Amino acid sequence: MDRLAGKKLSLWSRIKRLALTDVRALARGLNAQDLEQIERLLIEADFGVPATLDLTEFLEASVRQGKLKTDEDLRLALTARLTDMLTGPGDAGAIARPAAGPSIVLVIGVNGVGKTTSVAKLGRRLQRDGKRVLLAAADTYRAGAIAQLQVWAERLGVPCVSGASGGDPAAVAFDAVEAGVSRDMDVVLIDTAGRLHTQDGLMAELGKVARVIGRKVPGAPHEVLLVLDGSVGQNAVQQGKLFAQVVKPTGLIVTKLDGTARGGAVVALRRELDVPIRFIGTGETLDDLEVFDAGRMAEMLVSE
Ligand SMILES: Nc1nc2c(ncn2[C@@H]2O[C@H](COP(=O)(O)OP(=O)(O)O)[C@@H](O)[C@H]2O)c(=O)[nH]1
Ligand SMILES: [Mg+2]
Repeated sequence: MDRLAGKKLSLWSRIKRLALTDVRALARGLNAQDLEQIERLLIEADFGVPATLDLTEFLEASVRQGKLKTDEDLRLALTARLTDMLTGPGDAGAIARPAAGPSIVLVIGVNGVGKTTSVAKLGRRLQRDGKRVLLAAADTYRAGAIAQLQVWAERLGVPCVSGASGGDPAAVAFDAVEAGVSRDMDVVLIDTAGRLHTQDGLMAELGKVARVIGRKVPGAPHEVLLVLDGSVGQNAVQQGKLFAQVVKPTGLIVTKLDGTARGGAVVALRRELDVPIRFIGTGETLDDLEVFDAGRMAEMLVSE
């Protein structure tokens, strides 16, 4: 996450500049106008309405209780509150393991958010941990998608199960799970399509892929990782809600946080989707995937 540090995530400097140019604002207590300005900043930074209201109500109450006397008090209070809001249940970096056989991980999300890249990055990470990884190219829809994953697999030196372009993605997923079991893999990472002729078609297809996997290995998929682009703000929240109606995600991968000044989207996503954030994407190379750390993200959002 250090990579993000220099970027324009600094909500704090903007809060200070716009709302609290001098600490006298705190001494007299934040007034309605200060709070409105903070509210506007949070909305602009893509925190979304629920998280914004939560934060401003928290600040208002803290000031009323006399807990905030200096801007440093304010910064620390905001950081603590954001950490709470971002913290999810479970160990963000741990991929769920069944009692026997490989972990089956389904990676879903709309076109262009970074699914295929995230599959490769996750493969790299697991490989580093000594895991035997198999990739599955179940995006049979987009021209070039299979080749893209195959290139990553070659680079990683891991097997990749694929089918014919335009073929049935559920069949590819089925074959991959079977290969994962018979080849004694630790993890099978299944890449999927993010766009079909219609949204209903995409959702129906994902549902089918999940069902087929579950028939092959009871309890699978063990993880459903929903990839969302952290730079598109409220659109990501909407996408997340749509996908969650079809296959309940076990975690989020929020990508492209390296290029955005609107990192508040991570807070909106955590708050509005109620799915833990597991990993973040911070660039285009294989190593640009980090295990999500709520405390560090909060500090980043409120750093100088
Ligand atoms: N800057 C940045 N680019 C990313 C990140 N993740 C993916 N990308 C880029 O986003 C584009 C789409 O990625 P891809 O994995 O093909 O998306 P998919 O359609 O969801 O499979 C590619 O150019 C990736 O290099 C990230 O964390 N940061
Ligand atoms: Mg893809």
